[in-house]
Amino acid sequence: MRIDRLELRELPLRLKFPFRTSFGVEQDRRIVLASLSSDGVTGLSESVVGEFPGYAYETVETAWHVIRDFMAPRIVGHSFATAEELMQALSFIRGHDMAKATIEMAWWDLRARQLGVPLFELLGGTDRPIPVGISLGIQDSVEETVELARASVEQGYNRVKLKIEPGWDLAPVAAVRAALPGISLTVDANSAYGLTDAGHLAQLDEFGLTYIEQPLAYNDILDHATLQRQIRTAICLDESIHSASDARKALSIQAGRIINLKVGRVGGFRAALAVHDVAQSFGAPLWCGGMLESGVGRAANLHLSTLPNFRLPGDTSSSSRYWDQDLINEPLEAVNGVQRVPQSGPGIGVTLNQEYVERITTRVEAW
Ligand code: OSB
Ligand code: MG
Repeated sequence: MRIDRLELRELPLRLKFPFRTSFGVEQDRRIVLASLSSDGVTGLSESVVGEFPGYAYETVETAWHVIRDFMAPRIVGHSFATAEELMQALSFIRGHDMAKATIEMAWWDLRARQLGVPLFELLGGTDRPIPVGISLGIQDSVEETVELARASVEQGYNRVKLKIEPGWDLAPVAAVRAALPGISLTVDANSAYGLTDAGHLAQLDEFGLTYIEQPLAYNDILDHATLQRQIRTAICLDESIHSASDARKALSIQAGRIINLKVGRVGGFRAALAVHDVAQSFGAPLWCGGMLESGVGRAANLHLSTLPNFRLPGDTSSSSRYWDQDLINEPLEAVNGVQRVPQSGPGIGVTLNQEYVERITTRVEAW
């Protein structure tokens, strides 16, 4: 399959609410869409690069630079029969997994559209309802947190995740647990703690959390293994896992028992499938993470979530939770806590609202 054209497009999209984590606040997203065309068929992807290097070192600008200056010349005009071949052509670039995933995910959508099959089929998944959870940012008060958690459970979400940081942990967790004793409750620290906080984090054990997500450094697995021996609550790794090899090492030393899998973070679907298989071989469940995507990225995440080892609710909540107007025509809504895999066509199964996308685009570059 010869790639005739690669296009990058940037669109500002404002979240309905500021989303606060231990690494910063996001509200004005800079969405990056990529498309790859071959023989009149076009595949689409959404990048998960951030506005600032808080979650990872990549940003909209680094991805644009790396794709324009190093990837485009090796992709456009070249043929790739498999995702493996495509990634081989990009393997000389160290890191920049989110930028790589931007290209790779568009390749998979293009391939699925050429074959006329839904993406999940090409990935090896099975069409099934996807149970979803919700990730609640750091709020101004414990009362607001409890109200948001309560509303989320009423809407049917299967799991509530609270963002935490030092000074905002035990109090909101205790209050939500007291108000909603039966729910699956989790926390996500986004690397805000150190091993010296082990005693403090162990106090979370009494709240029966399903897991604590990425408590320690983004580039660490060893301290996570030490911490996991000191707390009962399962550790779920997010920022630390960039490849199947990372997953193998982390699970081997029991740095955690669960992985939050984000396609963008690991460099694409091919890597995500490899992480999936490693986790499965260790008996470690996965769930699909989110990066405040528009419906384009959210649709791709739902297709990935059809693989068998996605055994916990993902951060794949309703599009309408984030956006007044999404970029896609189809609603992407959780009903009774589950999302259907979008299939209004082959590939990721959603269509762009072209008129809206054109109108709000601030930058386009094509090769
Ligand atoms: O750590 O999972 C995370 C959002 C941005 C960056 C990192 C994370 C998150 C979320 C929200 O938790 C997930 C979502 O609802 O899209
Ligand atoms: Mg996380």
